[in-house]
Amino acid sequence: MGIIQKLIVAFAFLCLANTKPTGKRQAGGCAAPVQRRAWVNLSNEEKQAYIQADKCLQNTPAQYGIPGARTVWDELQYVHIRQANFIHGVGTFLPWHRYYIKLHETLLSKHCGYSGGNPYWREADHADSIWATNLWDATTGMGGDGQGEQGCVADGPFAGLTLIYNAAAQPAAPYCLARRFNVASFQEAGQSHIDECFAKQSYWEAMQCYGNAVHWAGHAGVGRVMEDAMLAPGDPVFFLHHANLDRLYYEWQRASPGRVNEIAGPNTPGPEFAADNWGRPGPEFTESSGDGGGETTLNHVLWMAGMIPNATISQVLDIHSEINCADYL
Ligand SMILES: *[C@@H]1O[C@H](CO)[C@@H](O)[C@H](O)[C@H]1NC(C)=O
Ligand SMILES: *[C@@H]1O[C@H](CO)[C@@H](O)[C@H](O)[C@H]1NC(C)=O
Ligand SMILES: [Cu+2]
Repeated sequence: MGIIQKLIVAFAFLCLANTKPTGKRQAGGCAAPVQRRAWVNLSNEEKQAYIQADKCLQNTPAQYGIPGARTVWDELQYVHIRQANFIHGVGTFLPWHRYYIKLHETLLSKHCGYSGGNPYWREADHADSIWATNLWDATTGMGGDGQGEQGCVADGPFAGLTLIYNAAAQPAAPYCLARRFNVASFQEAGQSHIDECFAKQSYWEAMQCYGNAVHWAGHAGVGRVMEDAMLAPGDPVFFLHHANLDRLYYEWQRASPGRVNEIAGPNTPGPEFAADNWGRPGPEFTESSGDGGGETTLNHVLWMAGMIPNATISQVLDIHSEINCADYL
């Protein structure tokens, strides 16, 4: 059974009670939210600015003391690998990835002078064919499918990109950015699946739903690095994919006023969850998680390996909070 199937099975088995919000949401607010726009709505110049900024992160020497990192891009990938067991199939899944997009935006701005928003890939528009988008264009987009046995991406701006962290977050022999498109897997990104999740009434039900088909379609549809639950952010497409998921989550939140304060779910993923790179989160995690127990609360700490300050879930649940300060157009 592949990792995707295992994850889907894991979601099917997870069945936990909701928790009532216990913390307070930060009032916050932001004067000038960054605009996160659909990739298809960017001009070629805007696409280039974004791509060049990601390339800049891939060429900026490591800044944050992550062991073995060559570049800031390596450090960004490490943050996700190091916590894979703590951030998938659990309550914090959607808030954590929301803050991770903010980390990406922050690095683009701080190191590479890109002050725009993280664009999103509106996958449902062409769920019937992963190929039917200019996102893969070699000159204006992200390059296309991988080539040959290894599936290394050989065209576009990220041809030749190498990554260094293995699934245990240890620096190892560099490997290429690889993709292997899968048309059938990508069809799960379709509007009918989105509608099904949008109709869920509780955060935990909605999160399980979005985290299942809608989320995995992009990962399994692109394949290889993207299909690996630990390594996925090594592919720049990850951030367009997760911004899209975050946008769908935001639309779900917007549909009812209480949802901007709602969090629920366990801190520990079910035993079927395959991401065993760091063992299961133990009691020591509960102590540092901010929750005071096994259920995810508004006080849950979001850790980005020190690249940006820790935040709590309560600080990111509102997309317009001071910390997010973003808008989806
Ligand atoms: C984005 O592009 C699509 C397709 O070209 C178009 O239908 C839509 O109106 C655009 N949206 C915005 C916000 O410009
Ligand atoms: C940030 O969170 C992590 C994980 O919960 C924790 O280990 C670390 O001590 C926190 N750092 C600060 C400065 O609070
Ligand atoms: Cu993830």
